[in-house]
Amino acid sequence: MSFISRGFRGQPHNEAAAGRLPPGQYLVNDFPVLSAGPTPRTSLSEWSFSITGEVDEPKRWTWDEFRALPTETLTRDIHCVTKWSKLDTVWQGVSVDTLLDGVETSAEYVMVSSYGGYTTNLPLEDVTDGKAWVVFEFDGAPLEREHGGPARLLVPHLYFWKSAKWVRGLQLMAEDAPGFWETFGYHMYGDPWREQRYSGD
Ligand SMILES: Nc1nc2c(c(=O)[nH]1)N[C@H]1C(S)=C(S)[C@@H](COP(=O)(O)O)O[C@H]1N2
Ligand SMILES: [Mo]
Repeated sequence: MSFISRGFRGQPHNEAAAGRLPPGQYLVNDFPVLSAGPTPRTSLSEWSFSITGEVDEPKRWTWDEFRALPTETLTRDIHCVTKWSKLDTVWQGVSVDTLLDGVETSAEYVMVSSYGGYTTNLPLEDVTDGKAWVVFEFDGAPLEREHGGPARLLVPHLYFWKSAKWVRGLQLMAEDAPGFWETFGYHMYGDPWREQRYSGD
């Protein structure tokens, strides 16, 4: 006789996941690390975050200035294009709305850039109105370097490659242009609910 009842075994999360798992995804409890290159080391005294490109006046914050901005704590599901999803991840950070406050622009796209050279592109409307944050805490602790510390972008409604680790700024652009993975054939938008993994999906 088995002490593990059948229908239960191996599916402890299905109830919680109902309706929350995009097509083709599976749940993980750990937090995989996916980096295209080495993990950059940026000291907080060297760190800054900038808004450049199609703006009247570029903006820039040092770490201390950035950390003096109002913060939000949020709980979101995240979905990686390599098919893992993680539910109810808890982050603390600054809303991109706060960073763009007072910025006059006619731009419709942003290129996100990171220490280490990674880039990814997004429509401006996908990082505004409470859809994206520059986060510096995960699960109540400073964001680990391998997960993008000291700060990463979080855009939970799109595949996680859009959530640039070690983020250093946003460049506002009139026209869309591919970032790092997008140049290698990943989708320009990356909606997990429409399974936009690769260009042509
Ligand atoms: N700077 C940078 N950001 C990045 C990446 C990267 O290689 N470099 N990988 C992306 C991909 S493909 C994913 S799935 C997530 C992985 O984040 P994690 O390592 O914290 O799980 O970061 C995204 N952001
Ligand atoms: Mo990914």
